[in-house]
Amino acid sequence: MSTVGYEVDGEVAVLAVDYPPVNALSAAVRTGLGEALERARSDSAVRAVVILGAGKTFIAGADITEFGTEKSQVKPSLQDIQGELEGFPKLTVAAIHGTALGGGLELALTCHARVAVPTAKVGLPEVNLGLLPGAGGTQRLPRLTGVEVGIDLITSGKHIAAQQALALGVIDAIVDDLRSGAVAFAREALADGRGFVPVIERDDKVTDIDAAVFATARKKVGAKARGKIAPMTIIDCIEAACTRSAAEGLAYEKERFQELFASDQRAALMHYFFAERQARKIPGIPADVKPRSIQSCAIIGAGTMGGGIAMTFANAGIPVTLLDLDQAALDRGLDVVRKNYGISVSRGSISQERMDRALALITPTLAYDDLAPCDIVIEAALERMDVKKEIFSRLDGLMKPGAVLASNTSYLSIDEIASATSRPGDVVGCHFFSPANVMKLLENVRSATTSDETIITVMEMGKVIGKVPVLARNADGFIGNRMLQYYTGEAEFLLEQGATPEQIDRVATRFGMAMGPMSMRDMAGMDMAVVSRKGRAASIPAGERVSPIVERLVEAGRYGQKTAKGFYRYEGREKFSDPEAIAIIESVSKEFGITRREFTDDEVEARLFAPLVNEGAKEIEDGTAIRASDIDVAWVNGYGFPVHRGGPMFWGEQYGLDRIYQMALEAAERNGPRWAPGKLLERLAREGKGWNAA
Ligand code: 3H9
Repeated sequence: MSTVGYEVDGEVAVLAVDYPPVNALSAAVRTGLGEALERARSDSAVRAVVILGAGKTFIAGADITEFGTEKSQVKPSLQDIQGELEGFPKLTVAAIHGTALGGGLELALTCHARVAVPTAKVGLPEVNLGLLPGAGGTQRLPRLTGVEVGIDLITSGKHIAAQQALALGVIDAIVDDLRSGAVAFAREALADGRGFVPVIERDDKVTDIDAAVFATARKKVGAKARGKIAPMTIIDCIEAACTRSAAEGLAYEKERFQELFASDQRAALMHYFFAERQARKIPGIPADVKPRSIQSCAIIGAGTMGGGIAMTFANAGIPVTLLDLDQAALDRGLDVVRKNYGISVSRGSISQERMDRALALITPTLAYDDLAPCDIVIEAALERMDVKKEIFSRLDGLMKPGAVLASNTSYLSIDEIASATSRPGDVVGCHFFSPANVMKLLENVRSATTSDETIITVMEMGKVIGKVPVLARNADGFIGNRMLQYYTGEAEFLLEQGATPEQIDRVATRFGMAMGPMSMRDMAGMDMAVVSRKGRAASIPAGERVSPIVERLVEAGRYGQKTAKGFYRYEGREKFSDPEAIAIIESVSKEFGITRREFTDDEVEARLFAPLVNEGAKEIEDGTAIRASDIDVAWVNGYGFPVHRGGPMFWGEQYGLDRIYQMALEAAERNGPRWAPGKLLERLAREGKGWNAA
């Protein structure tokens, strides 16, 4: 069966691309389009062609599952089809619903006109795959939107709604009904004899552009890129659209696309794209298990976490009942929520109207009974097992049958919490990350007794509320925090051995981390770290070293930013190296007889990240994580790990699992047995295999 349907409606041929799930431009679709266009060309009754997508969307872009395979070389290429469309002797109209993305939008930009239904979105998101729009997107889009908007859209990859696309000139009209509206548009254009100039020939918005526009864009985009190369390459291409002929600009774009295609960043970002989708698939759950509907949410605790979680649900249009124990705490919590929304409004990221709508969805209460009818309750109270058990036992007697009972705990046992109820199948961990209204990760945690239905429900819910869900099995610290202690721990050992806070932070941010580990400690407050380390002391086996640097800094009153000194000294928001902190670190080295030495940046980088990979491998081994790529998704979305490195496990595989294994042996020698490599890493290192052989 052809992947492109062909029907004639009077003088208009309607070509429907039908290639689920997203009508990507696979070899089969390109072949189908080539044939259908040929048919329309030779059909004398046809005077116009409408191209649309069957199913729920227009064309979502090139078929990325075929990248690098023989199929990607099958003719006609996307560019062949575009050439055909641009010079087509009959009127061509792209009719967009769902999303027109990447190559899909690029194809539409070579039609004579574009129409869309009001709910449609368009965008060039190639940057998220480490690529640039390589089928003329960098040359054609700015010709419609102007250079500055074009740079913004293509370097961010954002999708814009039909109304905005119309205002920017990306589409020509909005139609209510996709097919009949597009056909009517084509008929009217024919009747009026309306001519359309091919986008590539419209030069007015790319002529005489001041070079300063590109200098400013490079500065602005570069500051956000954290080492990503695609956004900067995109600016080069858009500049070429303004300084070269159309043919030269297209050739230049093609060359730069190939350069990006060959890059490690492209491989990492594409790995991440599939990893995020894979993370939603939970092996072993029968296909007939369906999620429960989550139409309302209760939250216990109006503190920072509770408030952030409430905002997340309200932003998704889900009503929230927010409970705290006393009025003052509730008022404080709501004030923070209001303030956070206010900041977003003043920054222009949301409208006042949207803020009012969201706030109206949050109902504060002091009465537990008000929670009873909610579809899910998320407990975000004190991190103490006795407190949690008491709350869950109360919820057990209170919540309607079928409600999901979730805890936002970041490390306590979900098994034990579930044991306080008579319905352990409904109990699950929903671990949000701070600030919960911003951070994308939702680490769902299953206990030994969580039902399949509950698991599927919270995974689906994650997507609905705009989070990236990952499923962990119950274990101390789950997926992310369990690994974090090895990253921060190794950073402190490096300090003892001679690295400085500045060097470690510089290397981490050079790598692409949002923030270095020392600055992170200073920001979070070292007194907090000391409390949590005391709480966890019992789980650290004898013979295991934990550096006392953080405790020594706290003893010296250096709590971090809140006391204006920690690993650094602070003046307002500016930080400075501080000889006093260095002296404390050196005194620890001396106390433990550690000879200090210089480290190269590359050494520091490997030492910081290798322990993550080792612990991640142990998580796969003991089932805490389902697969290596889930760990990558968790670290990218919860811990600021650079997405263009693919995640720690992807990075580890590129670095060499044999080298990671060797480093783990050495770390165990220095730090104690918990740092030793597990059996899985040992096997993969010995066999020279990657995570897919885990
Ligand atoms: C490009 O176009 C290059 C050109 O500039 C130049 C060429 C020369 N191909 O996300 P979902 C699969 S680069 C193949 O869960 P949603 C996806 O893996 C491309 N498969 O659904 C998943 O499979 P599975 C530029 C694709 O409704 C299934 O579709 N375009 C592609 O939440 C459902 O996906 C992009 O970067 C693809 N292009 O969101 C668009 N896209 O079920 C990337 C998706 O087996 N895609 N799949 O796990 C998206 O942003 C979202 O998938 C979309 C749908 C918004 C379309």
